[in-house]
Formats: sequence, C-alpha cells, structure tokens
Amino acid sequence: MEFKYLQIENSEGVSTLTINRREALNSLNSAVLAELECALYGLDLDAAVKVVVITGAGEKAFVAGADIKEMSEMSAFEGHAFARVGQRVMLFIEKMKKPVIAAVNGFALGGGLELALACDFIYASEKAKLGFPEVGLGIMPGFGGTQKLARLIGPNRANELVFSGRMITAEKAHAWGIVNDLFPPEELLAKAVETAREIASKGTLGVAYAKDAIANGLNMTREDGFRYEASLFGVLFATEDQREGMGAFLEKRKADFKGK
Ligand code: CO8
Repeated sequence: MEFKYLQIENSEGVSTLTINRREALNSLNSAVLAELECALYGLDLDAAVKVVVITGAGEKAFVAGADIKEMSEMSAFEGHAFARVGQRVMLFIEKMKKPVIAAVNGFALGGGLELALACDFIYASEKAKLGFPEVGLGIMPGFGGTQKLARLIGPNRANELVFSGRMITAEKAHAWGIVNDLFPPEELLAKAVETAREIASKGTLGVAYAKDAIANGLNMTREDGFRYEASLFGVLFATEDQREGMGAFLEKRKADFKGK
C-alpha cells in the first residue's frame, strides 16, 4: 500500500516506518494519523515483520507535535474526533503483538513525544529535544501523554515538564528514564535497527507474550500480575517456538523460530 506521509522499509524481520512530512517538521495532522493507524494495523498482521522502528524524516524532527495549523481551525466535535484517532493509534502501538521502538532523531514535542512514549522503548539522538509545549497553546497533552509520562518517571518530574511546557535535552530525558539510550545522530537509526534485529531473532511468541505481560501487568495488582505472567508462561509450553528454542540449546545450534 502506498502512503503519502509514511515510508516503510522491511528488512530481516524489521520494519522501519519513517514519518515524512518535513515541511511541517513531521507534525501529525489527520491524514498522517489515518495513515499511521492503517500502516500499523498492516504491520501487526504481517507475519514477516517481527519488530517495528518508528522514526522521523530529516535531521531536525522526530515529530514536532500534532498539527497546530489544522487544530487551530477545529470545532469541539472535530477536536474530540482528532483526539480519539490519536489515542487509538497510541493505544494500538501498546496492544500490538510486536515490539515497537521509537528512534527519536530530533524534536519530539507534544503529540510527537506521546507517540514516542506509546512505543515500547525510546532511543534518541544526542541532539534530540523533548517536551510537552501544549500549555503554551492553551491546551494540554491529549494523546495519553500525561498518563504515560507520570507512570514512567513519576508525577513530580511529569508535573514539572507538562506544567512548564519546557523542552529538555536528550541527556536530561535519558537521566530521567524517558529515553533508554543516546547515540550520535548519524548512528541512531542503525543502533535502533540493530536492537530490533536482535529482538527479531528471538522467539516471536515469547517476545509477544512478554510485551503483553509487562504492559498489562502494570495495570494489575502484583498478585494478579504474577498470576497473569504464569498463565502466559504456561501457554508458551504449547508452542513450537518453545520446543525449537530449548531443542536448539540442547543440540548446540541456533534456533529457527517460526512464531507458532
Ligand atoms: N504543527 C504544524 N506546523 C508545525 C509544527 C506543528 N506542531 N511544528 C512546526 N511546524 C512548521 C512551522 O509552522 C514551520 O512551517 P512554515 O515554514 O510554513 O512556517 C515549519 O514547521 C518549520 O518550523 P519552524 O520554522 O518553527 O522551525 P524552528 O526551527 O524555528 O522551530 C520548533 C522548531 C521549536 C519545533 C517549532 O517549530 C515549534 O515550536 N513547533 C511547535 C511545537 C509544538 O508546540 N508542538 C505541540 C503541538 S500540540 C500537540 O502536539 C497536542 C497533542 C495532543 C492533541 C490532542 C488532540 C486534540
């Protein structure tokens, strides 16, 4: 399928999805969100894709937020619909069977930071800048950012970032635990793809169930989370991947997982 604002490259089980709307710093308008929703559904269904990396085109921006020009003319009804599509995209990333890595190559602001936070983890360029500038526009984060950020770094740091609307450096985002690792700009995508390939070589179902356990377990009591983990762990013993993984170890060969 052809997209106007997305480039998708698949190689060795890794799909690199680049948001390409450089003239507006890759900001998310309704068309980009609709394409993202459609592309991500497709990638989740494609058995050849094991891991997705999301990045932004150009050197300046990952995604500089939702499209302010488009939002400035929205009615309350349109604003609500826009927020719901955005939230659907963010929630879908969490629910995808496959890990999704954000490679933040520049500005990740507002809805752009929310998109990065919706991914399973974030790598960033040393030159990236992150923030929630919404309060400066008379609004607040609306694609799940307040919820994700406070759970990730605690309410106090989230409060400071969201209330001030300030941008922080990649270094500070790393120190605060928003970003897992920092790389020189020219190395970022290769490093994200390298990690994605490493994950893609593992048992597909084990990775999918681990994602499920971590994401859903956070919304459960500790006791229920442990029970949920044990259930998923048990199901893996009914899969070919488990027999292949353990068989390969015992036969001292590389496992060839089929995701079955
Ligand atoms: N929306 C639309 N256009 C944008 C956006 C944006 N978010 N960001 C940049 N652009 C456009 C600029 O208007 C400019 O276009 P033009 O050349 O036609 O004037 C072009 O991109 C280049 O930008 P700048 O000239 O401003 O580049 P600078 O290097 O001077 O500045 C910044 C870079 C600091 C990133 C600056 O562009 C900026 O502040 N952008 C806006 C960042 C922002 O406020 N983002 C948050 C938006 S709100 C949001 O994301 C809410 C999400 C939740 C929605 C909930 C549902 C309703």
